[in-house]
Amino acid sequence: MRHRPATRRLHLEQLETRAVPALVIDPGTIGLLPDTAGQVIELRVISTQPQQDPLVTGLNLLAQLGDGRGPLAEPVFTGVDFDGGIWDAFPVTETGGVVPGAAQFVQAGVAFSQGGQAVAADGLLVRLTVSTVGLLDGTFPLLLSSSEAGEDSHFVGSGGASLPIELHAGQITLDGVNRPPTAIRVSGSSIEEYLAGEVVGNVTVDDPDAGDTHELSVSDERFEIVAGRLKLKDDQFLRHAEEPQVTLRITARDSGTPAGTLAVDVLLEVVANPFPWQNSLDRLDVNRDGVIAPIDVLLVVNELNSRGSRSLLVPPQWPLVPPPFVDVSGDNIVAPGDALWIINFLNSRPA
Ligand SMILES: [Ca+2]
Ligand SMILES: [Ca+2]
Ligand SMILES: [Ca+2]
Repeated sequence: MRHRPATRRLHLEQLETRAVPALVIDPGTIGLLPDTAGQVIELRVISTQPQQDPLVTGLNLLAQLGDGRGPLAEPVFTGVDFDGGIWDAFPVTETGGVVPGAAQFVQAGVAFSQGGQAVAADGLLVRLTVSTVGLLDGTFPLLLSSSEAGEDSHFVGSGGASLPIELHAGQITLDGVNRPPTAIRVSGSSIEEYLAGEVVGNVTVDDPDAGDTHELSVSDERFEIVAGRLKLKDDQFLRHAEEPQVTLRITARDSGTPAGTLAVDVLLEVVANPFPWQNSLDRLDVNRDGVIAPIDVLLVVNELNSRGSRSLLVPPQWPLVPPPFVDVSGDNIVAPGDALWIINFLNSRPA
């Protein structure tokens, strides 16, 4: 005779819709300083029903930072204290953990003997003290739980109703310290003589802190850094014969707090220019405004009218320093042919 299998009865319970917790402890993401003892994490109570002034009768809190098991080092708790104004009755603190020898766990309890104490919204609940000594970077979980679901861990609302407390997990990140810039680079390393306002190149800064911006300065007052470009000021030029090289100290100051700075020396070669009367960027652009136009012809013509066709001095002499770029052909002679080069160019362009 076969036995009928025992009937299993599936008992379905309808989950009760839980009321919105009146009290929430949510650490969120907390930034701590790397390699520093005595860091403080403040856990605050967020009351979602502040008007009801819920009362606390006691709380046991268990907190965990990292997992305490390694192999990588983790921050450790070094203390815990209920010292906020609303939690000042009979605090009991105890550090230790479920992992032997690890200090990643902290346990704290507070009890009020007089039937509870009102909780203010955003009230300070507990301070956890943490050491990050030996750690520079990282993100670590911060887990919170109530140690027991007993009478010692609940709140009562007005009228005596028990209010659950909701504990949220958070995390801590070690990124609070500003690190100074680590490198300054200039994209160019030379500068041509007799070119006033010449651009050396772009200045870029390396900084381990993503998002930092940098204020740049240069020690030599003949230079400036504008929009990230190192250049001579518009009324400044260099002469190879006087200084074949020039060393500039460039300083970058970052936007962190406190600000970090880095200064580096940059060596520039001052390149001799055998045709200083010619615009090396565009020989037809006499006034170096980036446009070839009748004014460029006129400047050559005016030079011819005032001083005549002639060989040009190399190096140029005062007062024609830096020299006007009237030698279009690049032979260190200014002559009608120089104007003609520009005229021919302008005439060759479609109308
Ligand atoms: Ca920085
Ligand atoms: Ca021009
Ligand atoms: Ca010429």
